[in-house]
Amino acid sequence: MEHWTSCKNKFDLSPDKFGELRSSNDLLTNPDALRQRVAEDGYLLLRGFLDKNKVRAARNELLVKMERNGSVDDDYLEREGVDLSLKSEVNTKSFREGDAVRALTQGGEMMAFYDQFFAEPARVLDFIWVRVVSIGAATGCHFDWVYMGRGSKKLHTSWTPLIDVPKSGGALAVLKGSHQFSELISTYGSIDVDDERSNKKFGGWYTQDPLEVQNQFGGQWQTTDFEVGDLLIFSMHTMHCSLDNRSSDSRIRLTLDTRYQPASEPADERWIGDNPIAHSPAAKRR
Ligand SMILES: O=C(O)CCC(=O)C(=O)O
Repeated sequence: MEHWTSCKNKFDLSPDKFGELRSSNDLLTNPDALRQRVAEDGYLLLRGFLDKNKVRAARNELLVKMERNGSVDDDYLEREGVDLSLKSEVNTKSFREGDAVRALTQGGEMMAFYDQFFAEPARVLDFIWVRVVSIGAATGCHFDWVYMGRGSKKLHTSWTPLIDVPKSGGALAVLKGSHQFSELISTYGSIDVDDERSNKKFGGWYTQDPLEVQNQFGGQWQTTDFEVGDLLIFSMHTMHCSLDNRSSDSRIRLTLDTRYQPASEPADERWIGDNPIAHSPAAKRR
């Protein structure tokens, strides 16, 4: 029988505990309805929303850089459909500073979406999280607020697959209902991982076991088979994790996560500027 795991821990696949993410494409022309849907579900799934050519350009850029640093070879690039002549064209900047990765996440449909969603000009946090997830790896259950909660409370995450990411390839899962777990939000959900005063117990993840949080607070884990062009958006207090990458054809999971907020609101100083301080000593609070 099929089973899904995160950090090797099984999900409960009963229909009330595990299901499919619902698409919000039908609401795309109605920002009020989109905001209402996030308030209800804690997330938005937009199928085929991003320009596939831009997504593929970002994928190609990343894979060529991975070939340069020796993590994949030419055969892998060819299997992924990357034209090897690109190897001489792709810039030498770091993964997160790539032109195509930036064009996808810091302009175009992405920014236009958030301008509409916030009903005012949006800004992106400059730091881009590039996930290169090998077989067997996964992300544990957490709220993003604990990593980036020093600025706007309206901050939202975009999770962008650069290749098709089916459940078996390490898809992201969100715990529907978790953005209303007030007790969890006022405890774990209010810490700052870089602040020793608030972060005494947690490394950042709440747990590696999706059942632990579900048994304590309820909710339904939802995920899907993601395709290139899909976009998943969620709030800072929407619990999420990833499924283990168990790709049968040994595909490395390539995804980006990036963050957006109203430009008029303060931004978390760890993730902005040309050279964000991130979790370095400069970010620590005692
Ligand atoms: O892609 C992953 O494994 C983690 C992504 C994540 O935690 C996020 O987008 O906030």
